[in-house]
This record gives sequence, C-alpha cells and structure tokens, in this order.
Amino acid sequence: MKRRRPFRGSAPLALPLALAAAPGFAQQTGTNDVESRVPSYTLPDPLRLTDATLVQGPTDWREKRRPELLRLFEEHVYGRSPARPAALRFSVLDTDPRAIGGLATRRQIRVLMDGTESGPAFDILLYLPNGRPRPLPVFLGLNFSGNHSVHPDPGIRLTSSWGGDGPGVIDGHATDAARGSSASAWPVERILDRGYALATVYYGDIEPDKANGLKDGVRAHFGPAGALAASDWGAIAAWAWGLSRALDYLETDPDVDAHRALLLGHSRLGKTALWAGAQDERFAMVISNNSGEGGAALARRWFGETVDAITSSFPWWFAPRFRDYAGREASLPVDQHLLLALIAPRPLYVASASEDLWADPRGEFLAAKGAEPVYRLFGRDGLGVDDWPVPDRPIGGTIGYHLRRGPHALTAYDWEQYLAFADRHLHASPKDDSAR
Ligand code: GTR
Repeated sequence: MKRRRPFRGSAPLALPLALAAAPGFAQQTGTNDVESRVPSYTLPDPLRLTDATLVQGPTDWREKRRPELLRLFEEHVYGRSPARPAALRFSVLDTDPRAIGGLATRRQIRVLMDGTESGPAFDILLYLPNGRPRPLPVFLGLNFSGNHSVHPDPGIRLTSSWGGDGPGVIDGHATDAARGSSASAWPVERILDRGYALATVYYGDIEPDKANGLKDGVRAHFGPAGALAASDWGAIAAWAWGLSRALDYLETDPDVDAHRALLLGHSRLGKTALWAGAQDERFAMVISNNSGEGGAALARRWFGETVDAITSSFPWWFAPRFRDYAGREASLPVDQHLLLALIAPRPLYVASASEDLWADPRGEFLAAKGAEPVYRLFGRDGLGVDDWPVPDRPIGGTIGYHLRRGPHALTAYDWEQYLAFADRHLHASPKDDSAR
C-alpha cells in the first residue's frame, strides 16, 4: 500500500512461547529479524496498577486500571485528543438505492467537524446491502487512497484532499483513473453479500499523512495551537478521533445498527483502529490487520520495527514524548498488550502475515496472549491456544488470530476470517448488548 522499509530475513518459524524470554542483551541498537537474537523482556502486568495494587475484578478494571492505562497511552504514546466538538453536524450528500447493479444503497455523508460548510470535514462512503433486514451491522475502516479507491463505482465522489502518490493520482490530486485502485483490499460485494454494511473514510481527509500534514488537518483546527507539547496528539490519534466522529454519524443513521459497529484497519490504520477502539467503547469489535509497531506488536520485543525506526520515519504519527523511548523500550510504562487489553471484553481480532517481519508477526501474537488475563477477568476466553499457530490456521475465542501466508497486505483471505469472526460474535444478535 505505502512504501515500506526494506527488510531482510526468512519467514518466521513457529517457535514455542518460552523462547520469547531467551536471555540476551540489555540494550539494542538497530533492528533485528532473527528470532534467536530476541533478548528477554518483562511486560507490565495488565492487572497491576502503577502503585502495585492488584486489580481484583471487572469493577477495578473499569474504574481504576482502564482509566490509568488510557492516560498512560495518551501521555507516552499517542497523545491526548479533544472531546467531540459541540457543533459537530452531518450533511447527507446523496443516497442512491441502486448502486453496484442494485446490490446496495450508496450513501455519502459529509461530517462537518465544526458545524460549518467551510470548516474541517470528511466524507463517509456507506454501502447498505439491499433486501436485508435493517438496521444492519456495519464494518467501519479508514482507507489509504480515497473513498473512490475502494470500488470502481462511478458514483463515489473523488476526494478533493491531498491524495498521496497512488495510481491515478496526479500531483496529489485524485483522477477518475484512481477509481477502484485499492479494490483488492475492499471486497465490497462479498461484505454486502454477507449482510454487512460498509462505511469507509479516507484518512487523508482527516489529516494528510506527511510531515507537515498537521497544518491541513483536524489538529490545526482543534488545537492546541503552536508547537506540540510532549503529550499532544499525533496523527494516529487524529485519525482515531475521526473514526469516533464517523461513529457519531452512524449512530444517527436508522439503517445502521451502531451497536454492531466493527472497526477494522490495516497497518498504520490498524494502529489507528486499535487506539480508536481502546478509547471508544461504542465500537463493538476491533480488527487489527498487520498493524505492527505502535499497533499490536510488543515494543519491548526486539524484532522488526522499533520505536527508534518508527519515530524517525514517521515522527508526526505519535505524541512527541514517544520518541524518548527509542532504544529505551523497557522504560515505557505501557506495552502494546495493554492496548489490546483496553478492547476487553469486546471481541478483538489480531492478524499477521508470515512475510511481514517488519511488523513482528510473533510479537503481535504474544501481545494478544498478554491481553488474555483481562478477558478472563470478564469471564471471557482469549485466544484459546498457547502456541503461535502455523500459517493459514485461524484460531481464537473472544480474541481471534491468524498468521496469513504472504506479505504485508489486507487480502480477501483476511476478510473471510473477519466475516466469520463477526458472524460468530455479532451478526446473529441484532441490538444485543451482551458483547459490550
Ligand atoms: C511502514 C511502517 C509501519 C506500517 C506501514 C504502513 O513503513 O514502518 O509501521 O505502518 O508503513 O502503514 O503501511
């Protein structure tokens, strides 16, 4: 999708969990792609407060540990986001009941973040399968290249925001040639056929993904103004905030059951989906596809991308303070298993790809494993296995996981697992709040 740093190495081996704690080096520089060189590390205990008190049950988690962790992730990793703007308003731009050859109703909605037509805004593309009982469960995900890139449907508005450098984009502006350019990541017909609505938003509409993108995005409008302080929000937090504003709209759409909103994201947008889902408990399920460092992968595990690498290449993604932990991951007060734990007790799916070593597939599995104690606190199961599964064998209970054979991507295979997982946890029970 986007340019990735080159990474050497062979496909990861299915090693027993115990090897994660092989004795090793105290401090590393550079990156590592050799499992046997991963040093030992100790993860913060999800069920112990910073003052060392043990979390005794769901009430302690909700009232003490969860707020504490949210604050720590804000302060040290993603930065603090503002509340929902009081003036937030939605404008339905168009509804076509006969889109995609009559398969779906296409609705496009403009989210006016300060309530004015001239202020910051982004567009939601919503497909509703026709002939299905409403309100419908809905997948929501940010896309990388514009709403028009998810399907060749000529009725989708071309984004007028900065569109990066993808196919059909000329000098940052999307053209008709860009229609459907990301369709392989968005099997729209299949999703609709399975009885789900699909809502998507171009992340660049919320804030352009570039070093100076801040001046053209929501952070410029909702502040704070001037130079960023250590715990001010980064771009991931801004995109995540946009997802909550999209859900604000979905709550008002009578064709959608916002209690069954399934949040999905790939790669940097997987990191974003996790942070949005961690903060906003209205999301009924969260899916992280190959989210890697700053997403589902453990920061303390020296494998693949590091805090140093990610904050050197993409300093604007995080709160400025995150950079302080480059090469000092062990002193981070959180690690990413705690981000996953913040989704509990809601269904969570973490997916890796065997050739995606930069994202540390095994570290993603181990983070999911590390979140299990919180699911158990709520009487839910977690992954249901101890060993990292072989490729193409999906596993899981309330936490789903698979290691797809192949490269960093969001594929039809990934979607099939998400649809099955969603069916299992949410589809059969409209308006059922039990999973929340
Ligand atoms: C890479 C980055 C990863 C991942 C990826 C993507 O270059 O190092 O953390 O987010 O981009 O979003 O495609």
